[in-house]
Amino acid sequence: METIQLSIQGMTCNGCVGSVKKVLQALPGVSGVEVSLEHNRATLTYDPAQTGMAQFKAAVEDAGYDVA
Ligand SMILES: [Cu+2]
Repeated sequence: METIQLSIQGMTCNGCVGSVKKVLQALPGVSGVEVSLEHNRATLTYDPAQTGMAQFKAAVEDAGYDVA
């Protein structure tokens, strides 16, 4: 397992936090997600054999936010 921090742009409330968390947790290979509204950051624990930055970015963008 590896851990990565993503800078997320566009989150304005706890609803946004929940949306980002939900789409990232739904990705195969992601085992843990923490999202901080204060720091505009998502911390993911994942299996690099199954998923990675391209999937994280696509999921966040599909939810309406941006990865900085
Ligand atoms: Cu919101």
